[in-house]
Amino acid sequence: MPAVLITGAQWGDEGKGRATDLLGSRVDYVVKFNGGNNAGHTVVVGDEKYALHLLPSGILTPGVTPIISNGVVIDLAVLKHELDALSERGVDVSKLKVSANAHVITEYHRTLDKVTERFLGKRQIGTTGRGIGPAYADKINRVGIRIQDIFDETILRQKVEAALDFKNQVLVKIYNRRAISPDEVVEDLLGYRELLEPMVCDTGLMLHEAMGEGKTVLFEAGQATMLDIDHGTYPFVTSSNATAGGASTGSGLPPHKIDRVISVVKAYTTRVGAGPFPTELFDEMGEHLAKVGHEYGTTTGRLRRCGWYDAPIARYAARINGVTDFVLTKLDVLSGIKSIPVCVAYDVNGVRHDEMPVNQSDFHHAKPIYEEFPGWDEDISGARTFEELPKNAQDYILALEAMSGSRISAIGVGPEREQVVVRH
Ligand code: 2SA
Ligand code: GDP
Ligand code: MG
Repeated sequence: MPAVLITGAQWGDEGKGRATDLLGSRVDYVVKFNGGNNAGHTVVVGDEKYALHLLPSGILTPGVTPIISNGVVIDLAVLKHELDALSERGVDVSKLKVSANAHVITEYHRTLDKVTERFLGKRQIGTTGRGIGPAYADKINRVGIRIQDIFDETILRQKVEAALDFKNQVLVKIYNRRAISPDEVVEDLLGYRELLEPMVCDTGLMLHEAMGEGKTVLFEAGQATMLDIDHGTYPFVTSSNATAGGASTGSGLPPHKIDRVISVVKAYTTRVGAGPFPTELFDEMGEHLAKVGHEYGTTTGRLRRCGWYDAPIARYAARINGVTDFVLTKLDVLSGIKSIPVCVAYDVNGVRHDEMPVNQSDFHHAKPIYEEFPGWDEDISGARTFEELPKNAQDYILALEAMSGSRISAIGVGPEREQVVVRH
C-alpha cells in the first residue's frame, strides 16, 4: 500500500484519528494536508488519551515521519504548544516536517473569525473560532503569509502590512475594534524562526522521493466530506478541501499516487456547528447517543448534534472520495437500542431523492425516509471478529454496507486501540 488516504464520510469526528493510529505502524509518513487546529482527533493508547488539533495523529507512532503539508493553515503558537505538550509526555516529535508553502494563522485571522461570527448572528456558521476561514480567504486573495516568509524579514513586513491595510479599516470602521499593529504581528512571527528552522522543507519533494524509494504514505484528512468547501453543505462548511482530491493539491503528490481511500463513518451521525442535518434527533434518543458516545467537540468542547445513520450521505462520500473501504466506528454506542432507524432516502416536498440533492434548499427541507433494523442488547466491546458480534449487529453492518457503496472492512467497538473488528 504505497499511499493511503483516510477521510471522514459525514460531518467530522467519525474517529479518523483513531483509524490513522491503527494504520500508523504500517506506514512511514503521515501527512496532514488540509485544515488547521480546528481539527480534533482523539487517540486512546492504554491509559493515555491524546487530543491532537494541529499535529497529524501519526505523530504518536514511533518511527513515523509526520508531515504538515502545503494545504494546511498553521497557528504557530498552537504548533509550539502541542509539540511541547507531547514532548512532556515522552512522545518523540523530532521528525516533524512542515511545508515552506503552508500558510500561517495570525492574530488578525483569529480576531476576524470571531467578529464575523458575532456579526452574522443567527446566520453564523458555528466555526471553531480558530481563524481558519480568514486564513484561507487570505490565501485565495493572495495576501496570505507563508511559512517561508518568516525567514525573510523584509518580505514578511511587506506582506503583513499589505494584509492588514484593508483589514484594519474593516476592524475599526465596521466592527468597532482596535487596529492590529503590523509590527506586533511581525515580531510574533519572527519569534518562531528557531522552532521552525529544523522542520521547514519542501515536503512535496520529500514525499515524492520517499515514494520513489518504496516508502508508504498515509494522508489524514481533517474535518470531513460534508464539511468540504466544494462538496459539503456550503456555506455551513470549513474552508478547505477535506475530500480525497484535497490530498493531492494539499501535498503536491499527484492523484494517481493514492491507491486506497478509506472513509471513516460513524454507525450514527453527528454534527457540530450550524447547518442542515436531516436525521438529527431532538428527543431523548439524541441525548442518549450524545451521552453514551461522549459526543463533545474535541477542540471546543461543544455538544455535538446527534442523529441516525444516513445512507445517502455515505454513498455520496463513497462517490466523491472514490472510497475503497469504510471503517465503521462506534457500533458499541448503539447497543441496547431496540430498533435502529437508518435513513435510506429523502423526501423533499413529496419527491423521493435517493441521492444527495444538489440544490442546497432541497437538502435543508429533506425529510429522512427510514428503514428499521432490530437492535441487540449485548456488550460488543470485547468482540474481535465479525462472528463474535450478535447476529443483529452483523445484519446492521451488512445492511449499511449494501446501502453505502463500499466494503466495510473494519468496525470500531470501543475507543481503545485494540477495540476493533477487522473483516478479512
Ligand atoms: P471552521 O472553524 O471554520 O473550520 O468551522 C467551520 C465548520 O466546520 C466545522 N468543523 C468541525 N466539525 C467537527 N469537528 C471538528 N473538529 C473538532 C472536533 C470540533 C470541535 O474534533 O470535535 O471541537 O468543536 C471541526 N472543525 C471544524 C465547524 O463546527 C463549523 O461547522
Ligand atoms: P476525528 O475528528 O474523526 O478524529 O474524531 P474525534 O476524535 O473528534 O471523535 C471521535 C471520538 O470517538 C473520540 O472520542 C474517540 O476516542 C471515539 N471513538 C472512536 N472510535 C470509537 C468506537 O468504535 N467506539 C467508541 N465508543 N468510541 C470511539
Ligand atoms: Mg474530531
